[in-house]
Amino acid sequence: MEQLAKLEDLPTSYVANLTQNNLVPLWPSLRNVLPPLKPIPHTKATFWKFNDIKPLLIEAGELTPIEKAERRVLVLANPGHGLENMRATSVIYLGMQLLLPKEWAPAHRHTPNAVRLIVEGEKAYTTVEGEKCPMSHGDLILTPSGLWHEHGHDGDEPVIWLDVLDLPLVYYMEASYVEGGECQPVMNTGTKSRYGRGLVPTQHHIRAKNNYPMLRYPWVEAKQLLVDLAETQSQGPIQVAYVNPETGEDCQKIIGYSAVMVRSNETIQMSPCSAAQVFHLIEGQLELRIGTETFNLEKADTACAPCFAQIDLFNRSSEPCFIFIADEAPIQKKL
Ligand code: 1HN
Repeated sequence: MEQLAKLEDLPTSYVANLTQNNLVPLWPSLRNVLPPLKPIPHTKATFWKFNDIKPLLIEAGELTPIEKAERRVLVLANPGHGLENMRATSVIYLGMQLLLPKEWAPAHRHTPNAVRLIVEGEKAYTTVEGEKCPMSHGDLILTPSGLWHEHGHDGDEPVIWLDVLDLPLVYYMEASYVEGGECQPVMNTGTKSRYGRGLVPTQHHIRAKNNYPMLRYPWVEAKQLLVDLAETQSQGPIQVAYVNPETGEDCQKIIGYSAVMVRSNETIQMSPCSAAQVFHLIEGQLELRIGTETFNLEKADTACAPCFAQIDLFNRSSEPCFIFIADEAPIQKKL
C-alpha cells in the first residue's frame, strides 16, 4: 500500500485554519485508523498474580471501610490502554473485589453488564433481582444490565471474586450510569431449580419476563461437564460455553464466557481469534504463551491477550488444569 502524505506536508497556516473550523484531514491518519490486514491493538499481553493482589486487597480492607467504597475493588488495568482508563482490553474491565465478614455492598443497578467469578472464601452471596445466589469457588454469577444486585457475607473469612464487566465499551458509548438503591427483598424465584436439565417451564409469563433465565452457574457442574467431555473427546480443546439455557446463545450480549480443561502434560493451541481474551486459572497450573511472551499461572492468577495473538496452553503438571475465559466474540459477531 502506498505511503500517504503526512500532516507536516501541509502548510502550518492551512492546518491552523482547519483546526479553527474543527476540521481534520483524513489522509495523514488513514493508515492508523485503518491499518492493512489486521488491527494494531493497544491491549498488551498482561499478567496479574493473585499473590501480588491479595495482600494489597486485604490492606484496602483495612484502609477503606466498605461504606466509603461501596465496592472495594482493585482494578486489573492494562498498561497499553493507560492504567487510569481501567481497561483490561478495549471492551473488558477486570477487578478483584473484597468483601469482609458481615460487610454488605448495597443494591444498585447499572447499564454495563457484569459477572463475578468466585476466587476465594465461602458464605458470601450476591442477590440479583431478588434471587439470592450463593458464592462458592469457581461459580459464575451474572448481573446483567439493568438488574438490581447487592453483595452480603455471612461467613468469617474474607471473600474475593473477579468482576468482569463490559464497562469500557459502555463508557465509550457514553451509555454508562448507575441507579442506587438500598436492600432488595429476597424472593424465591426458583430459577436455580428450573434450568439446566434440558427442560423449561411451559408457562409463558415465567419465560417471557426472563431475558436472563439463569443467573448462577455452579463450578461443580461446569467442572463435571469438562471432566466427562475429556473422557470421550480426543481432538481439540475441552471447552464449554456459558449459555442462556433457553436460547443456547451466549449468556451475555457483549462478552462471552467459557471454561477450558487442559489435561496433565497436554498442550493446546488455541484457534486464531479476532477478539481479545482474558484467562483466569480456577484450578491447577498453566503455562500460558501469548505471542512471544510466557506466563506461569498458578491458581487464581489472571492474564489477558490482545486480538489475533497466537495462544498456547501448556499443562506441565500431573493434575488437569481449569481455565475461565472471557472474550469479546459476542459483540464482534454482532458488529
Ligand atoms: C459494580 O457494580 C460492581 O456490583 C463491581 O460488585 C465493580 C465496576 C464498575 C462499575 C460497576 C459490583 C464495578 C461495578
